[in-house]
Amino acid sequence: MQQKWQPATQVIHAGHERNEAGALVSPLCQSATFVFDNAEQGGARFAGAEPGYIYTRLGNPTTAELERKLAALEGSEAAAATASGMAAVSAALLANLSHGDHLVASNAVYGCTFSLMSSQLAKFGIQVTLVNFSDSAAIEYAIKPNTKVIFCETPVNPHLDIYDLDMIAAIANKYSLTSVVDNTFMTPLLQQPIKHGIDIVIHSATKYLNGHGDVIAGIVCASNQQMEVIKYEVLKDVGAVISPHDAWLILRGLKTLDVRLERHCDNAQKVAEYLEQHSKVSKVYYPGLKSHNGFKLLGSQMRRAGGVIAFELDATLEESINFINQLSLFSIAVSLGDAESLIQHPASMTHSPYSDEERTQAGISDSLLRISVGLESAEDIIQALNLGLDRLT
Ligand code: LCS
Repeated sequence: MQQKWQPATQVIHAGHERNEAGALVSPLCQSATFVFDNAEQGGARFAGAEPGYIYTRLGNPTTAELERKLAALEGSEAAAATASGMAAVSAALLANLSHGDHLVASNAVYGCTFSLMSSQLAKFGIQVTLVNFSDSAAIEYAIKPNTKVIFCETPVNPHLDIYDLDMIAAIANKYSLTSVVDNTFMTPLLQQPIKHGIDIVIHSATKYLNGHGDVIAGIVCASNQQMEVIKYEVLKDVGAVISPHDAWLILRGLKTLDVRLERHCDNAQKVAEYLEQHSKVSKVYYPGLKSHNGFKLLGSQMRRAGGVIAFELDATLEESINFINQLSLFSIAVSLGDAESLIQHPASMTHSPYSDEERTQAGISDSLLRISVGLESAEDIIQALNLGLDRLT
């Protein structure tokens, strides 16, 4: 009987197959195409009558190992690795929406996901309604006869609101919608949406999954039936597949995901508690704090609260921007989930595709700051923040 592994073991061993050379680390298969024994074999592979690789846009051994690992971690039947997190979001949506269809999404999502929905999909006659997903009645009210997909992130980028996955899956079931959840901020080690009945999970693998800030990539996890369209129709034709080299780097990064996440979460909890008691900080958004709307789902939906914190200073916008500019240790950079602590200003950076009015509706204030708490010593991170906050007083 196959032993059932814990996630900390899965990140290292799941999806790995013994290779010809017996190398401990799977060799990188950096090849665009694959040679057939003869023309008949090529034809049989294209016809799906014989297994085997054809061309890396359609599949590659290194990419396949990453896909097996992510499917095992998320508890899905299959996975597809993509060129970016945005390619993963696009593939999941394009596979399930056609001209004339309608999508219901949470009003706060990553800025480019917002512009994909409101600008790109609109060009193809796909409508979107954005609502606050904390309110189940508002979601149901937004559903129309042509609604096909329900989409959200939880925790939300950038203000870390938490939505109830059981509630979203129940609504999707009631109205026969395909539910899609972006699990980037949690990773499958902290939250597994499929276990709550969600149909499709997507990730920006650029973030915690890779963890080292050197790759742009994404993952879609779903059923075999979904994957037939996502991978073998949409990604095949759109072409937004991952490079095998990037897949190999993510496989390397994933081996330490469990230990990295524990440190990210430990550090973020300490930093959030520090910020919350500081007189120059007016509001802290972190699901690990009792004051946060997501705290009640800790331990059930989410194992831990993650490594991202948003906060507002008791200061003008100009002072907040000066605070970022003068902060030591932190890099001013978008992205998250890296070893380095990062800070950014969502209104002018990650969420700049929103208009001022859309941002207000989404609860993203002009003075909101977001940090990705890195793997440095918590003491040093807090000291850097303390020095910066002292300058404000
Ligand atoms: N989904 C979420 C929740 C994200 O935060 C991002 C990127 C994406 C999807 C897209 O992934 P990508 O194509 O960049 O791999 N979020 C970013 C952020 O907050 N700062 O920089 C990028």
